[in-house]
Amino acid sequence: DREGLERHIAICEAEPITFPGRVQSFGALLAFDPTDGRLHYWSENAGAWLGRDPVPGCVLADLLPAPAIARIMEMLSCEHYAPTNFTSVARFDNHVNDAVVHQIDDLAVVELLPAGAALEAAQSVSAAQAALARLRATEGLDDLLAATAREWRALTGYDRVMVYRFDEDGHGAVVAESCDPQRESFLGLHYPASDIPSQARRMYLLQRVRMIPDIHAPTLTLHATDFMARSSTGEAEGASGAGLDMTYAVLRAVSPYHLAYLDNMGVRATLVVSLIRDGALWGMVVCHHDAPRMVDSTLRGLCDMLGQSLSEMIATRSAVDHQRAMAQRAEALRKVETALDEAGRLSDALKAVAPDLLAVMQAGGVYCNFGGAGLLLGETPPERDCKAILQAMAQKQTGQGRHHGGTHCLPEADPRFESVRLVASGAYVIPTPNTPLDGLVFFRPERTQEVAWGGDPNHPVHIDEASGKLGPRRSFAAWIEVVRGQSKRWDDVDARMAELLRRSLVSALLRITEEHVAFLG
Ligand code: BLA
Repeated sequence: DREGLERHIAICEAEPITFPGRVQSFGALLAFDPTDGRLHYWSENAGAWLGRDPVPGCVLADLLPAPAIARIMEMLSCEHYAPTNFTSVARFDNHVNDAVVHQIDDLAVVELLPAGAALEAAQSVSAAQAALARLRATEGLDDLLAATAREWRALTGYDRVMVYRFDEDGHGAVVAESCDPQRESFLGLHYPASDIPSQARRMYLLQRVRMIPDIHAPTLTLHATDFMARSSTGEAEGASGAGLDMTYAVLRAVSPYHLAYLDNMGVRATLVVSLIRDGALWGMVVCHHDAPRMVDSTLRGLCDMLGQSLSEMIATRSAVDHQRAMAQRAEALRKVETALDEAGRLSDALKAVAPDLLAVMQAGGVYCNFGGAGLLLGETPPERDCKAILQAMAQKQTGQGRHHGGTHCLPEADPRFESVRLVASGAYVIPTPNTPLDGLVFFRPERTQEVAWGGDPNHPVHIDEASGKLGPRRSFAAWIEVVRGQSKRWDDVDARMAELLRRSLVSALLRITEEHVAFLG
């Protein structure tokens, strides 16, 4: 139910994901003041990992060999250093670790992670180069995304790789997928924006690569030295690891809600990379594995670079796609204008260019009403409803000087039209100057009508089992609930097209009236 859903969303949005005060257990974390080396935070396992126990007040030199500290300081001072930079450092017992280093607030954070083998690193680099070349060789956006899922799976070895794409409302869809054909496909699945709360999206713009090697591995406490958190009375205030901003930490413990989601899906490990366009989260490459799995720092870094290249390719190809779509609409508009210029009877002209007329407004149907005669083209509600919609909307527009305008949620704006939501969740009216009832009204279907199940456009939407558990199937059901009675939004381009159509209609009406008068006179 709606109330339950909203309560759930509020809980998700309140998750303090950047300050969990806990870490994942596949490495050890130390946070220190780079000016004096004093330790402020350390993960519960740091003692075991280093072979020396951190104690409140200790400095980095008590814990790491001097050459390791020198390399860490060198990395912190390098220009353009990224939060995912890493270097190899030896531990006291000479085991090699990757030290992933970043700075947050006034602290330097060092995460010690098991280093991958040198040979594997070299192979990863050459495999990533080849993958990038193959991605560049694809044509168009859809091809690029399909190849991304394929190449990413080959490169990283995860069981399933998906490309998610977000829409203008923040809802998402699986637009490309690569997995074993025996598996249930998630391709074409939609899910509501609330599955990935807004604070998480903000964080994913900053930290582009996230890894969960094992959702069942216990998380560990992040300890804090208490000198940071003394109250004014001098009492230690139960200093806690929740004081450290872990936005950029590789070891950040993940929200238990999200872990439950993955568990319900049967997923044991994930690797997720942000795709960013114009400073906004465009989508994500999501890798799932049935068994525990992690990638080393080299491959994680390569995934970050691939993700950034991919983001740029997506931007370029989206721009090309957009231009092509605009050119098609302009071409359709030109045909409609020509037909209107030459029209003897408006209804004959509109009928003759019906597909173009719908293409101009990217609508499923249109109702045209002139001088009391109605014409229905494409997928529309019954004429009686069309009339009522035109009347209701034209009235609303009258206040603004009989301008064109629309809604993408007609049933919400006017519950009388709930019954026609499948074909007419969206309505856009272009009034013409005669009677208030003259004009066109374009319809867009409910968004659920555009959804293909499992990528098969002929397969009707159905949810076989909307179980109570978090997971993609329940998400899909939730998405259907959320977009009920909503069409794709009308945007600036639609408004511009509508204005051009209106002018063309008005001049055709004037010309026809003049000819009529001349004929009579
Ligand atoms: C995060 N939820 C996420 C992430 C994904 C999804 C991909 C990002 C994980 C990451 O970057 O590591 C959702 N995963 C999906 C979906 C599919 C999938 C839709 O595989 C479909 C195939 N999520 C909920 C609800 C809550 C919630 C109801 O569905 C809240 C109670 C929370 N999701 C939630 C939180 C995060 C998240 C808090 C952030 C996890 C983190 O990074 O700590």
